[in-house]
This record gives sequence, C-alpha cells and structure tokens, in this order.
Amino acid sequence: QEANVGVVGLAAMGASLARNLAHHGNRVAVYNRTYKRTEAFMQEYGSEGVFIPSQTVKEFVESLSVPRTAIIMVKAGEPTDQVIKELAEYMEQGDIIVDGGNAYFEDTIRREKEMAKLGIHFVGMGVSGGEEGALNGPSMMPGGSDWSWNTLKPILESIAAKAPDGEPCVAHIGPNGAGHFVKMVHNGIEYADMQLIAESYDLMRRGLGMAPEQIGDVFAQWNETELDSYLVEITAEVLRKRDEKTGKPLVDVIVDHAGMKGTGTWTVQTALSLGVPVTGIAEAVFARGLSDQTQLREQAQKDPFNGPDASLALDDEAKQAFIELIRQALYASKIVAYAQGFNEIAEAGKVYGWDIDMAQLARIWRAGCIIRAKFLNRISDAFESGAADVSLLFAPYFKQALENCEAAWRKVIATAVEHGIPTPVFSSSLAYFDGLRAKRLPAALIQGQRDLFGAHTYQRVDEPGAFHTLWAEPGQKEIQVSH
Ligand code: NBP
Repeated sequence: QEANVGVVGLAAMGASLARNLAHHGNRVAVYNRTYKRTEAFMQEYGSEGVFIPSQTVKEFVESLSVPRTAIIMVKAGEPTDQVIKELAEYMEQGDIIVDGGNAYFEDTIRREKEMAKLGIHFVGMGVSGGEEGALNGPSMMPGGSDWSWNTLKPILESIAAKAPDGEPCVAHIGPNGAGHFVKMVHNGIEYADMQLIAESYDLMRRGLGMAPEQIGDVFAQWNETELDSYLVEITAEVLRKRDEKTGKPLVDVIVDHAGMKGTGTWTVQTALSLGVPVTGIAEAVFARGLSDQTQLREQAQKDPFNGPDASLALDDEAKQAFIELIRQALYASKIVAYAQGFNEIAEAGKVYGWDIDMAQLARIWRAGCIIRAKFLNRISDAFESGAADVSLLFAPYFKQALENCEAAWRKVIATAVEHGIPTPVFSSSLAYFDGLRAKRLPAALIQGQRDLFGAHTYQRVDEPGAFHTLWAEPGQKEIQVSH
C-alpha cells in the first residue's frame, strides 16, 4: 500500500501534522532521522490512521505514490537543506517537496531554483498555530508554483483550520518565497501584538497596582470587544494561572527574560532592507532583547537610576476609567502594527514580483494561527474594497477607530512616561501616526545637515532638480547639481 503524502521530521510539529493528515483520510508515509522517534510515534499514534513508517529516506520515497508529495518539518536552516538533498536523490521529475518549517524566504527562493533544475516542485509553506494548530487545523501559507498548489490544495484544505464562515485557512500566496515571507511577517506582527499586551499588563500591574488575576479578568472582558483575539484570550488564561509549587500567580515565578527564535528579527531586518518602517515590530523585538540583557539589568538594579514612582495612585473609579483608556491605546497601536506588517508585505510583493492578495491573506489568518483575531474580517474587507491600497490606516473603519482612540492613546503614553513605565510599542506606534499627520517633517533639516557635511544635495520645494549649497562661501550660494 502506497502513501499519498509523506512527512519528514516527527518532532512536535511534524508528528502533529502527520496525525492531522491521517485523521483526514490520507495515507501518510513518515520518516525521522533518528528512527527511535519514528518508533515512538508509531507506538503512540499508529492506530489513529494509516501510517507507513520508513527507516531510510530511500524507503520513505519509495513508499509514496507518484507524483510524490513530501512535507518537511525539521529544524530550519542547515537541517532543511540536508533533508532536501537526501529527498532529491531519490525523487523524480514532477514530485513535490514542501518545506513547512520556518525557513528564511531567501533560502526558499534559492531552494526552489535548485529543485527546479531537477524538475522537482519546491513549495515553501508557512505553517502557523504551533503544535496544537498543526494537529487540529493550522493556518497555512504555501508559496511555489500554481501546478504544485493545484495538487496540494485538496490535501491542505482538508487539514487547515476553518474560519467562522467555514473557509479553510490556506491559500496559495504566490511563487517561490512568498509563503515563507508572509509567515515571517505574521510572526513579526505576533511580536508586536504580544508586546502591546505586555505593556497594557505592566500599566495595570505597576501603574494601577492590580493583581494578575484581576488583570486576567480585564483581558477576558476585552476579548468581548473589538480586541477579540487568540492572544488576548490566552493572556487572561496565563494571568489567572497559579503556580502549583508556591501558590503564587504563575506570572510572578516566571523569569522575565523573553526568548525568540529569529522570525521577528528577520521581519525587521527585511523591512530595513526594503525601506519600510515597521516601528511597532522593531520595538517589540528590541523589548525582548532588553529583557535578556542580564548584565545591564543587574547593573541597573545594583546602581539604580532615580526616577518616578510607577504607581498612579488612583481611586477605584479613576482606575476603571484608566483601564478603558489602556484598552483604546492597545487597539490603536495594534492597528498600526498590523498596517505596518501589511505594508512590508506589499513592498516585498513589488520587489520580488509576487501578486499577493491581501484580503485573502487576512482571511486565512482568521483561524488556526497565533494572530487570529476578529478584526481580521475588517482588515480583509478593507483590502477587498481597495480602501487599504496605500495603508490599512486609511480604510474608513480603521481611520475612524484611530480617531476614536487617539485621545486615550496620548493620555496613556503621557501617563506612562510620567510614571516611568516603558511603553515602546504604544509610543512608537503613536509616533508613526503623528509622523503621518505632520504636513512637514524635520527631514528637511536632516537633508540640510547631510548637504553641509557630505554634499549629499537636496531637492527644493519650488523647483525640480538636485541642489547643493556652497556652505563655506559667504552669502547664500547654491548650485544646481542635476535636473
Ligand atoms: P525542531 O525545530 O525542534 O526540529 C527537530 C526535528 O528536526 C527532528 O525531527 C530532528 O530529527 C530533525 N532534524 C534535525 Br534537528 N537535524 C536534522 C538533519 N540534519 N536531518 C534530518 N532531520 C533533522 O522541530 P519542531 O519544533 O517540530 O519544528 C519543525 C519546524 O516547524 C521548524 O522549522 C520550526 O521552526 C517550524 N515551526 C514550529 C512551530 C512551533 O510552534 N514549534 C510553529 C511553526 C513552525 P531527530 O529526531 O533525528 O533529531
């Protein structure tokens, strides 16, 4: 009996995806470098469906029906290259290799080219939702050729998460690295969203002196508003959890150093090379970085800086009012973070020649993935109608939301600054918004400085061309450098 699809790599993600495939009637070939893991998998889950285990890559490839489809779920980077090389040795023209790991999109572009030379279709596919999602329905973002998509579509649609309207959360994003690119930005947005939630928590915890459980209740209430999302929902759960060992709120016994695996950093690095400001995501990555600066932080405790008291010392009524302001600041900042992420995708689409359907992308993020949120329906509508062509911020629904939240946004940030509570993503998002509002930016001064020290030239508001001022000469001497 042959398998119609195979999975290479049976760690958390691969095992869950293989089981999900089997639960939906697929015959699934499974292979893992260390055979012990395959044996353990078969022992634990073998009875859940049809699995065909192999000890070698050769056997694995031979167990697949032609044209073969193999999904790789191994550690990103070198291990992925190694597995691709091994598979390609036994695979033939017309076969499909899907990389479901968190690959860097430039690697995906390179791998697709290499495989195309052998006639093998290579699909870089972003998979979101973690282990749970992979098992019960992830959101999937495949790149690669149209041909591969047509073959993969029925399989992927069967295992994908379903949005509330029943639509499967998978779509062909575009050629070569497009799928891994949007997955990378998805993770970048996730960083910003998580940091915004953490800043809101910090304001309530230190500013309003609330207990974690109380704050958990606030997040649970917020989840009934336009903030309805997976991340807000799990925040309530985390904050309400007590440590079994000490009986303290769990959040208080967790070391306050945030880890990261790299996709947030890639999102920012790529945005820098594309020239797209993703200030919210960048500040979120840096905030995790600061949390992990052990030496700096220890020194700052040993030799403390003077500063204000974090407590706002508000009575109950004022506290409730301030909580609502935080909610609005969170919503406004969140809109900016998503808008910036979509801008990065749009710019990459132009540079790499991908024709990415943003409305569809927002739709497949409505379920299965970590940033799933109710307001993705609104985002999708905004792109569908063309109102978000320049930026999501100009779509009437979001413009109105920003304007409604604006006063609260400022008040929260001003208060945070006064009380010494850092809100880097709140603040940078508002700065971006105000940067857009400004009719003239101080960038004109920067151009003047650049012309003075480096003869970098500037453009004039009243005449086309590039100009350079002869700064050392007396009087206003200016030469036109080009038209
Ligand atoms: P890991 O990223 O921890 O990778 C472990 C797997 O890679 C094992 O099956 C291991 O085989 C295999 N492997 C390694 Br390491 N080096 C190999 C090599 N040279 N040749 C063959 N196999 C090799 O697993 P994971 O957490 O399940 O994640 C899988 C992929 O999915 C990653 O790219 C990850 O970034 C991505 N992803 C993860 C999540 C998540 O929430 N965890 C979400 C979305 C995407 P062994 O058993 O022989 O050591």
